[in-house]
Amino acid sequence: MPDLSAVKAALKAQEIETPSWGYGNSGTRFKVFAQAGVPRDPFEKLADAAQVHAATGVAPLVSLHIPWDRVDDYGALARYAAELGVRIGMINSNTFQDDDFKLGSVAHPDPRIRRKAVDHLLECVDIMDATGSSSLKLWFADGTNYPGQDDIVARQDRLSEALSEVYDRLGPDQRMVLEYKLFEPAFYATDVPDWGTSYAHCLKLGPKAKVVVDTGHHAPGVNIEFIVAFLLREGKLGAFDFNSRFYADDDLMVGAADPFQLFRILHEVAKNGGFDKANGVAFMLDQCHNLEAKIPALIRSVMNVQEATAKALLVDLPALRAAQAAGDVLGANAVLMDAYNTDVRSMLADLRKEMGLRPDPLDAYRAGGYAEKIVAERVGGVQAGWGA
Ligand code: LRH
Ligand code: MN
Ligand code: MN
Repeated sequence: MPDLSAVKAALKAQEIETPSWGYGNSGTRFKVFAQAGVPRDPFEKLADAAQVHAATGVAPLVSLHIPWDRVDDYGALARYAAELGVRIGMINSNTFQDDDFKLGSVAHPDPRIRRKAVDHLLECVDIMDATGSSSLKLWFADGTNYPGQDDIVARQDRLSEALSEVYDRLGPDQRMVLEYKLFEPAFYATDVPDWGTSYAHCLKLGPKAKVVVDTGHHAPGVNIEFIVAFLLREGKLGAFDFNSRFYADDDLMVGAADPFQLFRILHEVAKNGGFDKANGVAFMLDQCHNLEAKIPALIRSVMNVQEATAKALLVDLPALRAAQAAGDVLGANAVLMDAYNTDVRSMLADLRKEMGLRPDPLDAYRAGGYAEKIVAERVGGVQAGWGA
């Protein structure tokens, strides 16, 4: 069995990033159910994220989404984060909520629209400079709804040109990560539909461009851990957007639909150096909490990632390799299943006590009375996030 103190040290060093938009109101295209006490501005989103970090001890980073989190003074936002004990994580661009982007953004046929899209991406790099963020996270809704609507190859050329311009603007300690998604909102052909397309663009761009794996962005049945293993082998895995899906891009709590898949993914991460800080893989949650209370949902999600990480770190790699080398199919599978079936909850409770935290993060949050405080204080404000 792996050395328990090394496992605990790795768990204490883990850094999970929560999304600013996970704290705001969200819903489906049918209805957004407003909750009391949700943040009214990016500062309040950071305050909520700080609660998740205070309760779990392993969620010190917050992803921003621009323009949802647009403020006058980004330096002040970063300083406020530091006061709260958190840091600004990735800067997510948004080229999908402007009327001009109806037919796409960076791959749009009109050069004027492409200029506008690239200017937004460059603005996001300025925000990275101001906040100290090291990663620009790109997801493009670009694509077509009907065969013949636009030229598939020409769209790739335009995308490539835009990415190059943004890549050239990155500072020495900055990087970009490119997310893929099979479909939605484009229903016929998405311009970055899969990891291969993202990988090909990133390879061409250079070492500061890496791939983002959003676990909700694949066709049903796709073996996501294979993609993760492949990208790690190539040094091209940049970030995760973790969430659960039952059907499409459901953005439910990670580990809720398929904790075994999460374990399999994190096993590949653990085995292939993905937790080494030097590899710079970001572990973000990309979730929306439409029905459930948002801060507790994010705490639960962080715990789910932590539990799956603990199990992945408990895999007896020498035993696994020995079984694999001997062609022992059942033995090798049993090594993995033994780790997955280990109940790590009491180990994690002990770990939290060692970190000066309460053993149960949800209890810790409830005991603090924060939920009641924000419901009382945040009245009459404009609600932030999706659809803002
Ligand atoms: C697209 C996506 C992408 C966006 C986020 C809000 O579906 O996963 O990461 O930035 O949702
Ligand atoms: Mn995503
Ligand atoms: Mn998504």
